[in-house]
Amino acid sequence: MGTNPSKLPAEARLHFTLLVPAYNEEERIESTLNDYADFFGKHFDGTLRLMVVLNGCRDATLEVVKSCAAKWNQIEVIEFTAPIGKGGALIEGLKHAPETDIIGYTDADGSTPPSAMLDLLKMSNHADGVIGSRWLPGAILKREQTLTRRFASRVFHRIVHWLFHLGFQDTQCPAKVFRKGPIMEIHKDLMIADLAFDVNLLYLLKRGGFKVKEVPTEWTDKLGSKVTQTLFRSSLTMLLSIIRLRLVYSPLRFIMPWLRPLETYLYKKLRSPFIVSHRKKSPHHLRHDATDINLP
Ligand SMILES: Nc1nc2c(ncn2[C@@H]2O[C@H](COP(=O)(O)OP(=O)(O)O)[C@@H](O)[C@H]2O)c(=O)[nH]1
Ligand SMILES: [Mg+2]
Repeated sequence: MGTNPSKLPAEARLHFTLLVPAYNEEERIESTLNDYADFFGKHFDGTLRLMVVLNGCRDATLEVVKSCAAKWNQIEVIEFTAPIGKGGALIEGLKHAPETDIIGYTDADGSTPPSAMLDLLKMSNHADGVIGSRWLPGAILKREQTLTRRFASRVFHRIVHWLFHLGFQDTQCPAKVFRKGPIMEIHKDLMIADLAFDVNLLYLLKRGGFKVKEVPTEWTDKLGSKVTQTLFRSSLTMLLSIIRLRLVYSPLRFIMPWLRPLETYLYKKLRSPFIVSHRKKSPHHLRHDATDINLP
């Protein structure tokens, strides 16, 4: 636990694993993977491992990723059939932290260009994690999110600030890199499987005394967002998940068993990914049934 991160290996020996959660991304993922593999090959001295984490895709994402992997040996794919959600996919992917020096994640749509990701990586010498922000002065927004998304983002931001006082302007930007040590330390407590996963991760790092630096980044919003298509439902799920997270880490934790039927009902109604629980079963056990929530 704590700050003062140790020195990283020189860039030539640095191992970076970049997770790319993907759900029905046959249209958007190919150029992203090609761009990242190409750019890092030319501009990064260390070793890149691009790990795509798929679940429940109903399109040809797997085939597209496999054809990229045949071209670039840095690309790997792991697939889950269960609907584990973006957060669940990242929780699975972050289990690979011990095999690397730095582990991070980004979206399959390429809204964060590889150059911006490399900038974050280069800043990770002085912190336990570096996260990109679209809301800090200096951010380059080549194409902004829609007005509705930006409004939803700011409402979510206010609620997160009020509940957790994390001190970040943008918890949701999918441009994040972390040292393996802090991730390994907090991994067992990750539980949010939906899109509020980032808040779960950042909150646990803060509780653990780790230093995460937020820096302005570059962003080009892409068409075809899955979140925008289900914005209302996704927002309610995220709200439910962060309230649940707040309660779990509060003196009111004891009321959680009484809330179980209500939250079971709500997550089911919202058709949300199940909650991940590592504790009661074997380590890293993933619940496969949202109707049987296992409280931490
Ligand atoms: N593995 C996995 N990835 C998901 C799931 N839902 C969304 N994603 C991925 O999460 C990322 C964010 O989704 P996106 O539609 O780009 O949302 P936006 O950038 O917030 O508008 C993309 O890479 C998606 O493919 C899911 O249920 N499972
Ligand atoms: Mg996206």
